[in-house]
Amino acid sequence: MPFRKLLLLSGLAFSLIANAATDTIAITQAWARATAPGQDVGAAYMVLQSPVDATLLEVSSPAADSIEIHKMSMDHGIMKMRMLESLPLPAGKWVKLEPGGFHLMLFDLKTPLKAGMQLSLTMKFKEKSGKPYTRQIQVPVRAVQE
Ligand SMILES: [Cu+2]
Repeated sequence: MPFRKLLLLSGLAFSLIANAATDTIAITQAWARATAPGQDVGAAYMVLQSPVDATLLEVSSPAADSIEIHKMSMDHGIMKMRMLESLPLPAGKWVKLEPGGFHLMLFDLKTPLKAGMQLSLTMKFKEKSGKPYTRQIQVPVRAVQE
């Protein structure tokens, strides 16, 4: 695992979103997986933290027809994936979207995700006592072999 590279990239992702204004949710280590030829489904990952109880309501992108919040888990030795209506962000807790766990699944990609590209995501959040708001982020695309 190229951990040093991951740190560098996460620093980049963070600096790209650090100037966002109205809210306090931290979005770090965001990245999307480069797709294989012919593959029209993609995945994106990141680490989220909110100082107050909040919820990730939905995510959209001009690059995909729809994006779902998924959870992958092992159930009696079988890898299962299910869709979540929303993703709770308990106050102060780092919520990781990572391979094998929570992730964003992008359906019907309009173009392949290629390493080095930036994927634009619109994230809609709601804090416990507040109105929903959106945050625009740019996510680097990386090729990862597993
Ligand atoms: Cu999925």
